[in-house]
Amino acid sequence: ELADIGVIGLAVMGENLILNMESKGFRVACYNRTVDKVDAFVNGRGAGKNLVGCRTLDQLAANLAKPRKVMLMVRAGDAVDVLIEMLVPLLDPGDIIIDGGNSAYMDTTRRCRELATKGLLHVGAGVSGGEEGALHGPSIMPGGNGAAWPALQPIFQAIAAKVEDGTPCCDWIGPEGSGHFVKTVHNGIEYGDMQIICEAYHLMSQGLGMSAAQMQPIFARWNKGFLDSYLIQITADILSQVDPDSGKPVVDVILDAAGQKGTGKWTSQVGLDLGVAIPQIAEAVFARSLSAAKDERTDAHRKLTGPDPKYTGDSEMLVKQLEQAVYAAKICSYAQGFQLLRAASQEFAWNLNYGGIAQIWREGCIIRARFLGDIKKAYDADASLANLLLAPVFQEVLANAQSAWRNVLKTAMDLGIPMPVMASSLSYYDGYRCARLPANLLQAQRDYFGAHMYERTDRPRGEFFHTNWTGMGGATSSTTYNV
Ligand code: NBP
Repeated sequence: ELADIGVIGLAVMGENLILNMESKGFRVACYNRTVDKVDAFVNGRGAGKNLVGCRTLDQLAANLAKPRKVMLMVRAGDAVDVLIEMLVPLLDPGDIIIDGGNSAYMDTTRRCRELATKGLLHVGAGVSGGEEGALHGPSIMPGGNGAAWPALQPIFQAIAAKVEDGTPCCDWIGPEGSGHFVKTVHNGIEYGDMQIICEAYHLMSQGLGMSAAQMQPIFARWNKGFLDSYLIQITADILSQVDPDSGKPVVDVILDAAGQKGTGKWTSQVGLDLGVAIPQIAEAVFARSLSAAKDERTDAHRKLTGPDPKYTGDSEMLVKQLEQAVYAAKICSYAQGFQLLRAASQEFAWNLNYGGIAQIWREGCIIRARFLGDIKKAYDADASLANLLLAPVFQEVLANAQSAWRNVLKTAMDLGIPMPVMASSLSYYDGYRCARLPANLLQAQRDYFGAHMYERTDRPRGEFFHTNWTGMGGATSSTTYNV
């Protein structure tokens, strides 16, 4: 009996996706470069299941029903190209290679084009939800050669997470690297969400002197309201866990030096490439970088002064305001993420469906949250929204949260507690709603030192002027291109 799909890469994601597929009635062929892992898996977690362990790629190809569907769950980068090169001679026109790893979207676009010249269909599918999601229902973001979707849809939608009404958290995203692009933006938003929560925790622990045990019920309560989300839920769970060795909360014995595997950095780089303001995502990456310089910070702590971080006002009130500030910051962060999607959709003609993407993120993935249901509704009501902040529902939330949001940030600044991402959210909000930013002066500076020219408020856009600021240089100007 031929298998419905083949999966290459038996690390944590691959194994769990295979077991998920098998549990939904699919026969899965499995392969791993280090072949011992195939035997270990098929005789271990996969024992007695409807799997075909393959010791070579030839065996894998021979065991797949046509069109063959081969899914790679390996480390992003060279490994994907190496495997594709080995697979191409073993496949027939119309067969499908799916890359389920965290590939860079430009790589996926390139591979789609290269494989299309060989008659093969390539799909780059972002998969989110970690180990648990892969096993019980991840959020899946497939994009690439659309001709592949009818063959993949039954498998992917069966294994994906489902929202309350049963809609799967997986739908076709669009052409070329769009699926991996959406996954990239997901990961950037994830960085922002995590850092926002950490800043709230910092204010409560440092400013209000609260213990993990005191903060735990607050996050648990937040998880029942508008902040209801996986990351708030796990934060409450984390705060409740005690280290058996020291008897202290586990979170208190963990070193404050963050790691990163580059997914937030990629999103920030894409924002820079496309010229879209996503400051919260970038700040979240920089916050991790600053945290990683632990020794330097410890030294600076002895040398650089600041205010007493203890808050002397009404703590209960501040915690209430903090909930609103976190929500406002989160809305701004998602607004930035969706602006990035919009820019890419325009740049690459992907025709992305923003409401559909919010729905895919609603369950299964790390950023899953009740609030994504509101984002979906906002885009369903008006798919051409210039910015999520302008959706009536969010305009109102931000108007109501505003004084709390500002007060939390003023308080944090007075106490000397850093809130890079939350502070950036308010600057984004204030910047976005500002009809006249100081960029007039900036243009003057550019024109002064580089003759870069400027447009005038009293003349049509696109007409450029130069002032001979110093009386030297005359009327010679630079050209006005923008990068
Ligand atoms: P890893 O990212 O740790 O990759 C390990 C797998 O890649 C192993 O099967 C390994 O084979 C294979 N591999 C490597 Br490394 N180089 C190879 C090569 N040149 N040729 C063939 N195979 C090669 O596994 P993972 O954490 O399961 O993640 C898989 C993908 O899913 C990655 O792209 C990751 O970014 C993405 N992802 C991970 C998570 C997560 O929570 N871990 C979540 C979402 C997405 P070997 O056994 O022979 O070394």
